[in-house]
Amino acid sequence: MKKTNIVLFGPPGAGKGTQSKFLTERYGLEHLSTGDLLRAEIHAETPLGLQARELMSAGELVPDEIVVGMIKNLLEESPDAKGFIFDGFPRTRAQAEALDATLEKIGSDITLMLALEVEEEELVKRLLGRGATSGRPDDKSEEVVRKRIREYEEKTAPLKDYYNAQGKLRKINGVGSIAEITARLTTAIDG
Ligand code: B4P
Repeated sequence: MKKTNIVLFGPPGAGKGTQSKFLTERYGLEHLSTGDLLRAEIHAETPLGLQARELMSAGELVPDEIVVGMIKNLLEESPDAKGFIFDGFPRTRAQAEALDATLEKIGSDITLMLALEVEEEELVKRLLGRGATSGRPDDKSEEVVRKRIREYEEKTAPLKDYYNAQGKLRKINGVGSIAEITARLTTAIDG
């Protein structure tokens, strides 16, 4: 059976992690979050984690080779999965091309890119709100939060054109209650 592979896309704080939980449960897909994978490396104090910690705390992306390597390993380890929700990956054109090539090798491809759209002031409010309780260093300072949004606009947002050219982009309004946004996402997937 053909796998369902969804790229859940959007700026930092758009709700990718929040919505991934509902979508993986509803559709029986595997959740692959590069942010969560990197935070696990940091927690385990691996050499990769030490390198990632500095970049993430400064609001910068970690190098493509690192995240591409992590995702390739996980895809190879789950050949029987029904499909995947890619949360926070790809974030650069090189990552998107590497993902397409890896999926092609296993006879699969991206089904849809769901792009959550939220304006900057709302993102800043959400992330600083989380930073007040989560202990995530990249959510604590407004300067770092805005740097992450700039990184997104420069390096990541152009991927909408990449998937649009393949007819796979669906833009989703990311403002509203969490349940309302889940409903918008499921309508796009089911349609
Ligand atoms: P990520 O872990 O991917 O996370 P994120 O961009 O901060 O946020 P997300 O959109 O998942 O927000 P969430 O649902 O949690 O990235 C962190 C860092 O890791 C990056 O900056 C980068 O350094 C590095 N990294 C990760 N992947 C990489 C890659 N592929 N390449 C290079 N570097 C990479 O929601 C945020 C907050 O909003 C929460 O508090 C939530 O409760 C709230 N919220 C959610 N939905 C809401 C709603 N509808 N209304 C109000 N609040 C809402």
